[in-house]
Amino acid sequence: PAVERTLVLVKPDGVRRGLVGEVLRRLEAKGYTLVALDLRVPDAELLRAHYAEHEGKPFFGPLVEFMGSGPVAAVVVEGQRVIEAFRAMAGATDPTAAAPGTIRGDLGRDWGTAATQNIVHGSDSPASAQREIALWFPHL
Ligand code: DAT
Ligand code: MG
Repeated sequence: PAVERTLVLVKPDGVRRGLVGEVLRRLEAKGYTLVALDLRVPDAELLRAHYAEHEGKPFFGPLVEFMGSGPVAAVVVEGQRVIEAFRAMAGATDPTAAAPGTIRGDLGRDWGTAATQNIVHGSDSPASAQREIALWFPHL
């Protein structure tokens, strides 16, 4: 298959806990290429568009609030089958259920907060990756 690009976000919990380097280290150690990197506090408009598929769900409001609560490290990563690979590296959405060895399983836990704090986001398909990269990095 062709070389893919995916959008990885280190969420505000991951940035606050000093885990940006650890996430980038895992990506680089696996041999993927970082093609864009930016640290910013995303506004609600960007976050609502990013998470549009979840609009109307009970966790949508807390999710957008949490994601805008501090800096996010946005990274475009490139490599063969990197979309699938990073989903596997991230682990299950619920950090309590995520397998050891994954980012969420090794580094995440339930903090009892309204929003699930699971350290990273990764695009879930080629169509999602293209849409999300255009939102976060319109110049790419
Ligand atoms: P993922 O981030 O694994 O792709 P998702 O796209 O289904 O998961 O959801 C986006 C984020 O929203 C997820 O990282 C954490 C939060 N979330 C998802 N499902 C949830 C739920 N049932 N309750 C609370 N938060 C949830
Ligand atoms: Mg998702």
